[in-house]
Amino acid sequence: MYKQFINKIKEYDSITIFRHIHPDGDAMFSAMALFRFLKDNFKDKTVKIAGTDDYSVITVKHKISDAYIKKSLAIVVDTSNRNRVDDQRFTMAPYIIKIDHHPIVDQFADLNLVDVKAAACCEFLAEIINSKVFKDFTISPKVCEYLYCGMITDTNTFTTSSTTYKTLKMAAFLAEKGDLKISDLVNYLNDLEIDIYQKVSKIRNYLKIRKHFGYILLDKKDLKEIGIDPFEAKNNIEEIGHIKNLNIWAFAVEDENNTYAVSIRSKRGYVINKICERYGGGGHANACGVKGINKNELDALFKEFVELSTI
Ligand SMILES: [Mn+2]
Repeated sequence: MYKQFINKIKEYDSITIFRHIHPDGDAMFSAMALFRFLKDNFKDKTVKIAGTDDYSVITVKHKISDAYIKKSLAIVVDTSNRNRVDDQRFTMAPYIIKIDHHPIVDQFADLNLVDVKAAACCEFLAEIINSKVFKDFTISPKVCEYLYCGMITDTNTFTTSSTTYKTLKMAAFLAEKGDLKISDLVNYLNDLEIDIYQKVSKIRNYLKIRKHFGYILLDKKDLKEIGIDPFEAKNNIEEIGHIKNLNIWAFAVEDENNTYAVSIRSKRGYVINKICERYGGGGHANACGVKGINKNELDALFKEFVELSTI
């Protein structure tokens, strides 16, 4: 499988890297790491990263024409289904490779490399470039740093239930190979601006708990009052999970279409993605989301989580 991957990279002079819409750290750092890795090892190739949405830590703005995509190899990272690819022109590419770690719902690529056990796409990428097939290639400190950062973000600094011994093995490999300054990277990713810290304090007051399910729901008025945009607000979902008696927790925000986007997390093995799928969403067993649902659907969804959380 990896052999096919390397052969396709060799075959094309141009490569376009795609990732999912509203990129999180794993999506962005997977794309950045792959970009750097390809540039380091194939100096004659043109490599670009597609996508227009922003990620707070790093943004990339590569201008990409239709003609460029039509002649390039497309590599889509950290994206489980075709609708979530940021820049739908990826379908114009003559050959598409997917590298992902989400549950398999849509094998949209010509070559699908998926490890559902990997805690982050960056973990899987680290494993791929550390495999025998890639043994003659350079893995630069920058590539190590990007992959490590992606792993920190998707595993909430190695604390999620998806974190395994393999995650830590890959992290150790990257830390050694790139001589990484571990605490500097954690600070770089997790330190907050004072205004965000103060906004987060306000957000906490919106927490509601029903049985073993906790949630924060912010409508447009709340978001305006706090002065935070919906996606920035939703980044604060993880800390709700530190409340001892909660098994499932959610963060919902109203969007510009008066519908709701919800992120949901669970611990102690509560499987939540099957419920999300019934509402048109999806994701991992313990971390998933639903978008574009109305208030009644949101209430129904939350009711299911309240019930599930007590079993
Ligand atoms: Mn991911």
